Amino acid sequence: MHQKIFSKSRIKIFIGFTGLFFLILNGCFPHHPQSTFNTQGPVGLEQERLFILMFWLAIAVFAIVQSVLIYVLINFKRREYPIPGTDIRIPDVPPKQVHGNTKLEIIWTIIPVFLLAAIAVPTVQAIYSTAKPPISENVFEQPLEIEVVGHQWWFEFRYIDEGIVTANELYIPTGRPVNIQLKSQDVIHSFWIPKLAGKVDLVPNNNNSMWIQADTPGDYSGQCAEFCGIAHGRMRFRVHAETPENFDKWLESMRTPPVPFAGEGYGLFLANCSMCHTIDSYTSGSYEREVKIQDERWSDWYSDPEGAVRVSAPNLTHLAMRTTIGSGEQELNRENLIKWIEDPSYFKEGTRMQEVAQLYEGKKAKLSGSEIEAITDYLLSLAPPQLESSSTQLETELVSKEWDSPEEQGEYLFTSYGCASCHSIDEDETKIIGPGLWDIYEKSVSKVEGLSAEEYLEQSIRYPNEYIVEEYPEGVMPLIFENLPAEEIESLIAYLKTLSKK
Ligand code: HEC
Ligand code: HEC
Ligand SMILES: [Cu+2]
Repeated sequence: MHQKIFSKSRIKIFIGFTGLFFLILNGCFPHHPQSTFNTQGPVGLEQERLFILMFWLAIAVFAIVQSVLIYVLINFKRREYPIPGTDIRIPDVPPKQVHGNTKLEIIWTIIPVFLLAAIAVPTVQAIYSTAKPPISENVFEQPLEIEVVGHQWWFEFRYIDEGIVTANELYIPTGRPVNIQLKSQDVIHSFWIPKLAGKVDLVPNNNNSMWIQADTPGDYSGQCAEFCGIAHGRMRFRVHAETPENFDKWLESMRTPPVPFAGEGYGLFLANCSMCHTIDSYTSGSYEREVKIQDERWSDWYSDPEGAVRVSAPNLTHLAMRTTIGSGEQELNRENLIKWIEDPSYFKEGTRMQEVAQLYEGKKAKLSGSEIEAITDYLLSLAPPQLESSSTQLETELVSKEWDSPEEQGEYLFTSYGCASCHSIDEDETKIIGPGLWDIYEKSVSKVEGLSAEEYLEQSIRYPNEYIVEEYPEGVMPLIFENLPAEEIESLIAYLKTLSKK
């Protein structure tokens, strides 16, 4: 059957391919946040230089081979020659057949050998220079050591020497190499900041490393580049390159506790969210605790995906200082945060947060609108004092409160620290998340040999993992009461003492 050159199906295919071509080409615009052109820093520049060299060499080879091909196709086309003065056309005579041409074959073998050798030299150089940061005598130019841990579907950043843990937004100083150890807790991910460096995989049980350096301050967009499960496409992150002074300020901020928050949101957060999210990585020893607890959260879920109430999750210390939520997916603002807490899948399908947390069980949050807003306000107060504004007024309210008795203060703390959301205080000892606390004082008298009831209760509040109540999960009661003032502990115990008939 004869086919028209411009048949409908051909036009469709043509339009399809042209569209795809422009879509792919779109990734080449250097101003695009995730373009691999217009790179920054020694690693990115070196890789881009190599790419450009290879690109032009490949273009040259392509142009030469194609010109020869087109020349041959046109000049040696099969033709019919008319015999002048007649209607007869004689078919083309087949050209002389040759087999092999040693000279030609040597030439077209030698040329690629030279080309590959020419590419190999800078490639091997680049492999070495991008493997390890340059060694410098100057202490201030020593690489910053960072550990990146891939999780389904977010990134954890650990500043080994500074003892700081954060997630999804990596702060680095400009002009200084950053040495990155890459780890994964679950499956293979890939760490990619197109403008700073090429991809390197995060492989479970096999640590890789890479280094980056940004020479100008700015935000760089990054992304997981290895398919790692349902939310892979939304596993993004940011790199904030700051001048060394601003970077030091950031470090300092991360070590400064936020202004105490006295709204309802704190208690709700402790009760519903604290088993997965740490919010106090400014306290001493918090780095080691976080590394350990992140493993425990993970193994809880890994060993029992159905029964677990926690799973490894982003550290939310000073969340309000960040610019994104949902692993770089959405801008951090009040509206988006409310949506995220209400229903994480609104922005990001398949998060472990929604899958594992008791408060979701895969659906929308079992919290009222005002409770979600209260938690949001709490999270937005998580910033060091100078950055934070809205909750100062709440703080004065807390400080100025006068208590008639320790019991009264204890009752207030019991609600505002979220104890009430996990522990029932009725006579039936209803099980919420933790054990019911009716009659707890009496029961504590003989719980642990050598500990008085007061001592046992103080232990249970400050170090919940010291004695785990049978049939209750370890690590669910928040570990953040360790540094409560003695007075508050006394009030809480005084209040607990009232939970009894006597
Ligand atoms: C079962 C563990 C779990 C519980 C409980 C939980 N989360 Fe999460 N949360 C996660 C995980 C896992 C992520 C990472 C989701 C992702 O991006 O894939 C996350 C992400 C977040 C983020 C975004 C952080 C970022 O940097 O992208 C916020 C904010 C957050 N959770 C708040 C809360 C709040 C508020 C609660 C309680 C109402 C809560 N979470 C309860 C596991 C949990
Ligand atoms: C997120 C839920 C949660 C919150 C919030 C919480 N707890 Fe607990 N608590 C638990 C769980 C679970 C246990 C049992 C496991 C254990 O021993 O750590 C427990 C155990 C205890 C025990 C030991 C009980 C016994 O029978 O020996 C005491 C006392 C206690 N909590 C007091 C408090 C106080 C006081 C607060 C608030 C300052 C508080 N809890 C906040 C979950 C919570
Ligand atoms: Cu990934």
